[in-house]
Amino acid sequence: MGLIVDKMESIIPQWRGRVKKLIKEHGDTVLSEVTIAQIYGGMRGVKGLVCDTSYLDPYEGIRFRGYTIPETLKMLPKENEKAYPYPVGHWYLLLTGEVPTQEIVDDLQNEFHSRQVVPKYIWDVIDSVPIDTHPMTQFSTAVLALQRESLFAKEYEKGIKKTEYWRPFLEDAMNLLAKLPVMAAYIYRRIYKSYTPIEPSSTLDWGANFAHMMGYESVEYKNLMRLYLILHSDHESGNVSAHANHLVSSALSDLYYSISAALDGLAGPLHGLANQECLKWVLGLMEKFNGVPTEEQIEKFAWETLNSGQVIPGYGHAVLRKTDPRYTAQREFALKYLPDDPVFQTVSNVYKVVPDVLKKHGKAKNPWPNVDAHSGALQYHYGIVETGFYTVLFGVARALGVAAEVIWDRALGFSIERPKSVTTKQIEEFVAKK
Ligand code: CMX
Repeated sequence: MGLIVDKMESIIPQWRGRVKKLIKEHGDTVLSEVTIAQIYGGMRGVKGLVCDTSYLDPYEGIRFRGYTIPETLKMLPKENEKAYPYPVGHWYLLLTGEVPTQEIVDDLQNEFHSRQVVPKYIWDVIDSVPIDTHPMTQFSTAVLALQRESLFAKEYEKGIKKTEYWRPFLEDAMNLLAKLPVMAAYIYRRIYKSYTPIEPSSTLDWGANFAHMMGYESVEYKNLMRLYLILHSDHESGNVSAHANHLVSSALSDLYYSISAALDGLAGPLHGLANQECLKWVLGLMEKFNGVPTEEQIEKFAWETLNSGQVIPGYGHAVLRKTDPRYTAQREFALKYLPDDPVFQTVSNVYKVVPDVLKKHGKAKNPWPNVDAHSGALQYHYGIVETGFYTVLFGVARALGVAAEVIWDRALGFSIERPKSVTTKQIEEFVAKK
């Protein structure tokens, strides 16, 4: 296998040493406590997970292996100066913490090309689902059906040692990641383009190939796809998709199971489906006011949404307390390539108005936009007007991050996850004693 395995082989022992030392010397040190409000409130802020692929600071936003988004985009290898980086290079960064050379990217890209053929039975599985089934359901079903191919499951049956688990996990990850865009694009062409799948290319990089298979060949869109896949890849391990992946994998369910679970979590409107909901909200706003709305019109529309008891999609975050830098990166793309696009202008005006509305509303702890407030406008501009597909795009990208996370979970021998529950009666008795 390729250079990535050699690299992982060389770094895993050091990481194991670091973790072993921490547990041995500081295993009893208290890092985080939990309040009753946190137990009932989604464990917000409780430090109970380790993730080395990325870290989310509430005020700064995401860093991939210590690098901000602008740093990541600048330093990763790319086709030319104007292009956005190759997503497989980003995957190497997430996995190893190192910026790959062009040679490493080529090697990894070759690995992906050699693994991108999807077995025929997967097309049968997808085709057997009613065509109006949500694209995320079709996608997650396809990933789950592919579980039959898991090398880890086979090796486990043969009795593989715990210290070696990461190897078949890495193999499974490359096999699955290589096929994800092929399956996602098939679903896109099945539902929206009258069943006209496009064969994968064996020369285009993973990002550009996905755009190609969806039927979008412009250089600009291929670059947007690369940017999109990088931005949506990893957001540490406590978000619903990443945590679902980590939890399911902790039972030693293989990567096909855990990524299918991650996609199921991503499909919720408070998480990844917000990208679909947000563009629908923006288009509804434009339809109501016949084009790009004024700030007064947006304010009125936002209050109508809030007063009807709904959330404003694309705004707020469980961790972030400022504008999401993934939003900013997409806004910069739009300012460069589509400044006059009416949907982008609407998204831009919403940004001027909604934070103040949410502040006045007084509920959301974070009134600023997240990644989902912008992504749909960019897709829409290039002709991907089918909002139902947006979360599948997110899912392909998120798989990069969560696959890297579980390879490390297995390399570091993380235990099966099993936090302790208490009953409401026990909590009442506990506070009464206090
Ligand atoms: N519009 C209206 N109300 C909002 C809001 C928004 N955009 N964001 C938060 N609130 C409300 C919450 O619903 C909650 O109300 P209740 O007290 O009635 O339950 C209150 O403000 C406090 O919530 P919070 O602590 O600020 O936010 P949470 O950590 O509980 O939830 C999130 C975070 C993202 C689910 C929430 O902000 C939200 O629903 N946003 C809209 C959906 C969205 O954009 N999701 C995508 C997030 C990014 C991603 O995962 O892809």
